[in-house]
Amino acid sequence: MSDTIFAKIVRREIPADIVYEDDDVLAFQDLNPQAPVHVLFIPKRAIATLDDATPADAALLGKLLLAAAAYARNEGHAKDGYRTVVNCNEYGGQTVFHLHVHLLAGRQMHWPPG
Ligand code: IU
Repeated sequence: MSDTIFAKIVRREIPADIVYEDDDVLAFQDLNPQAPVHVLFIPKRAIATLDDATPADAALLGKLLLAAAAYARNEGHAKDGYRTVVNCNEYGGQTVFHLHVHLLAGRQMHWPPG
């Protein structure tokens, strides 16, 4: 279950356009971007869904969000703003079961989301 296509990207078994990496986090361009900027931030240690995260994962979840915020800031998107999204399971629209934070920027977002 945890060995998704994202785990293969972490292991460099399939290519991805990687834009950020540290000991715990990998970030790469979404293959089907929904905004001018659409980057996925994933933990290298797979967690299937947000529902599977535990208090032991708190620091890792924080690192994902802070990495997304730093990327947005460094790329000049903080002032205009951006959106971060974590989809969970079917109703949340999750399709890849390796927890990830979407960073969407470069256009006006709308609410409520679809
Ligand atoms: P979701 O939150 O699980 O629905 O998001 C999965 C994202 O992963 C989605 O935006 C896809 O376009 C993206 N993606 C990708 O970038 N590369 C892939 O090989 C696959 C999905 I499969």
